[in-house]
Amino acid sequence: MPPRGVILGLFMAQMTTDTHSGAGLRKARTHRVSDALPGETLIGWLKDMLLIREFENRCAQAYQQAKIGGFCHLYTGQEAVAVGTIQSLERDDPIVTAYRDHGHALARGMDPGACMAEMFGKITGCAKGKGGSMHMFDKPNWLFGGHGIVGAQTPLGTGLAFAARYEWEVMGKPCPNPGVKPGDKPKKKVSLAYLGDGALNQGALHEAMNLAGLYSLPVIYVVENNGYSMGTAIERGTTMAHDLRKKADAYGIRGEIIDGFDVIDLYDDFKPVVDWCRENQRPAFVDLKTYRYLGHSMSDPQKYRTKEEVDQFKGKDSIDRLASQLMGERKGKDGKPILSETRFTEIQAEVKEAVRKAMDFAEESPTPEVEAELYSDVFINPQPNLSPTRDYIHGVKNPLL
Ligand SMILES: Cc1ncc(C[n+]2csc(CCOP(=O)(O)OP(=O)(O)O)c2C)c(N)n1
Ligand SMILES: [Mg+2]
Repeated sequence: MPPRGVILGLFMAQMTTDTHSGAGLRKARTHRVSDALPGETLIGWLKDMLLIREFENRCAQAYQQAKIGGFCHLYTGQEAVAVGTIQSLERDDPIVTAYRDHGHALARGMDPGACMAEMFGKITGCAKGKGGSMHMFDKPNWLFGGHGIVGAQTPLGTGLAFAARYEWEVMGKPCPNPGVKPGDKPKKKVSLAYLGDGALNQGALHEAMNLAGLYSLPVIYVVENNGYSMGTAIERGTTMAHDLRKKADAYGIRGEIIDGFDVIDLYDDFKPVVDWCRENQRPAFVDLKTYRYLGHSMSDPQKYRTKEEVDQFKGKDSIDRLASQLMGERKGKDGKPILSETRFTEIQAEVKEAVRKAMDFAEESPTPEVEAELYSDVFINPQPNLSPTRDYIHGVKNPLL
């Protein structure tokens, strides 16, 4: 048992960009997969990241105006993670995530109007306004949801990997799904199960990782390690926080630590892991270091961290960094930077306009009709003789009994 002073020291240890980036643990890269990417692709990533940032800023305003209700967890600061990991996938690789999910939905290609309408609880939202901020679902884009129970999505991501492998290895054909045409051959897929560092101690994750290791499933557990589970610093609640790969070791799963602050570096490190999982149909676990700039949710006094710490991470902002790379050292065939200042300004204006339109669409959309929607899209299994006289709130009779 370490002396009390040492424990307190651990609790109070301030996170720094150096300690949290995992920089010292990263291997030297001999080959950059991103070198093969056209400049327009990288500009597209910048646009996606700007879109997420603007979307979240406008959500914060709308929340303060009580246009958005319920829980609302913003992704500001973590944009590089959703964009860099999703860009490493095929369009039809399934993904599943936790409740901080707007960034994943937008990065996967969800229409910002459908995403914003969901935030507003409107019928035009991706889940007909019944899910809200924490439950972005987009089947055509293979997003199997944001989930509110910490860690609960990790067995789902494992199941998605099982289904993909089963189609490929046992059925020999893909199930009818968006984008699947008759006669298509099954593909080797990879599923991503995103989780926060707060989910590292959930039993569901460990049961899922055990099965993934045992059955050799092509799932990647992507830990969006922003250093805090609500207000609890990772070192206070999780063993081996300095090297989470050890948790994967226990299940025979490949483990990696990746810096999530530079989207190009992230892609260079993450894409080979995806390719390896796809080819070998094996699982992986990635500790992806990131940071959130805002509170855990909209009501968080943030007493657990200092303003200096937040400012330090803002100093290595992934959007600023990508923009300066594209306007500086990344040159096109003509020897000029691939992004001009004029084009950058245009992109910023396009993004603002896209989010403004999404807001208008959400505001103008109708709310779901209670009669039509309250009991639709709900899985039911009414038990005979179970509360047959039960009334729901406001005196509404249970129509199923
Ligand atoms: C099983 C369960 N326990 C507790 C909660 C309450 N809760 C909501 S978010 C959260 C913290 C999760 O932190 P982390 O996984 O690091 O994600 P982050 O918010 O940092 O993205 C907790 C404890 C919950 N939703 N589910
Ligand atoms: Mg966290």
